[in-house]
Amino acid sequence: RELLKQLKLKDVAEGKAGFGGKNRKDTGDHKFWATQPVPHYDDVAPAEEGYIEPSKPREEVRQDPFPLPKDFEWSVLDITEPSQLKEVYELLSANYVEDEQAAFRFRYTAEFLEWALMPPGWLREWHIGVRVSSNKKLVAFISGVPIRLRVRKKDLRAVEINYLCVHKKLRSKRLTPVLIKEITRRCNLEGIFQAIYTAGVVIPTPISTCKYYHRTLNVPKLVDAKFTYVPRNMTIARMIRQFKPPSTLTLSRSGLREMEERDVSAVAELYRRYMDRFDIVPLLEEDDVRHQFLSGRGRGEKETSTGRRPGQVVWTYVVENPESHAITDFVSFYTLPSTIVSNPRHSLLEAAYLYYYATDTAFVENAEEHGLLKRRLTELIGDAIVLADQAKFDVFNALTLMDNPLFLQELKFGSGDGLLNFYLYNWRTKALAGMNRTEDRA
Ligand code: MYA
Repeated sequence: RELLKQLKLKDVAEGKAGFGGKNRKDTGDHKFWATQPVPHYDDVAPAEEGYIEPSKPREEVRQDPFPLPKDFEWSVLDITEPSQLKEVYELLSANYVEDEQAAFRFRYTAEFLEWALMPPGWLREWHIGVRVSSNKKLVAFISGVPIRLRVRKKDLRAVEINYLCVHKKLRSKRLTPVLIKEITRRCNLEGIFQAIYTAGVVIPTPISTCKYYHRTLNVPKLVDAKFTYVPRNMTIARMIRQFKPPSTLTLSRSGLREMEERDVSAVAELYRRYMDRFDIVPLLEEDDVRHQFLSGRGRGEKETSTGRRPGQVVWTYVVENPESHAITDFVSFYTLPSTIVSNPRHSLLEAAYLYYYATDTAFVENAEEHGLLKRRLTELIGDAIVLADQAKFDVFNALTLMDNPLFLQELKFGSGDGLLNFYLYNWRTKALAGMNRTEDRA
């Protein structure tokens, strides 16, 4: 299986197999996706970027919800209501994304879902559930949140679709196409005709495919949980030494500290300038920056046992130059635990995921060619790893996107077997190189 996966990856890298390698279906075999305004696998790279279907005036959008199979009903969830947030949390905890062996399953916390589903401009109507009519049990969910995107040179008002989930007992009954059509309709009613989403599965047609990388922190637990293993020429003791993060922060004397409210505008500006390097980028106003990097920092003081604030979902640090007080860098990561499905000793894998970061080193002329950017990012993300270790995370994850390939190896990330595909709905664009820069940049 390992070999198969590698082959698939290699074929993708060499452009032989197209996205998804040889094992994907043809577009025509995707009964639902063949009907949707998305590029088909064998479409030639478009000369012109743009929509596939034109936007419609509101009155031409279907006004009534798509019919559900008998015995089910639509239900807009009010996640400001703790009981309804809990229903979503429980549905996802038991039925959301698993790895191929079904050994781990994402377990987003309720606080995380609240944070992710309510960014500035969020709409209640885009948190859509399906209930069993008789007992009102929540059995499916899909969500959208507004996002502004830059795709190459064009700015788009779009929706980010996430948390699509159908209860395990209702799988393969074609409920998904109904959920997708219904959220599309509700977005269209708000004048939104483009979407971005990610998935582990290959459907028509990814704009980019990234690989997961993992930086081991808690060796004994990860080995015990079979998340990783001790290589044949290693001992566990040696492995613990190898992955022990440094005890000090490299950038603390350069002014590394937690981000605060007063940093919002400087972080927004740094983010905007740094993200210019990439072809597809969420555009963040100051309100968005406040939400993404500050609002999820939890309440009150850090607990001594965990090093985290109650309810903390995101960690953001800035580097403030001690003399000029300029914010020169920032880095953030979020928590996304996974249930360890059947293990006698451990039930939860505490994973931190690298989120956004930026450094003004990137603005120095030829910083990349001279290795300056690589050096600075290795320090910055290296410190994030130390901080995640102090906050008792078991593993620190990152994808092969943004400038990550510059530091993954040096910081002892190992390649995992998961892939994440990125998609745009109703927008044609060439496959993105900028988001999925190849490892040879390292
Ligand atoms: S990705 C996370 C998805 N969730 C999970 O993986 C959780 C665990 N799995 C499940 O809950 C179910 O297996 C799901 C499928 C719900 C995934 N994205 O109902 P079905 C197609 C898109 O019989 P089930 C995330 O949240 C499949 O190819 N399509 O299948 C982003 C087939 O179509 P076709 C998918 O297994 C979501 C059809 O569904 C996915 O019972 C972005 C079969 O339906 C998938 N992940 O349930 C959604 N998986 O025959 C798109 C399967 O054509 C948004 N399918 O191959 C598009 C933009 C909409 C807004 C536009 C606004 C303008």
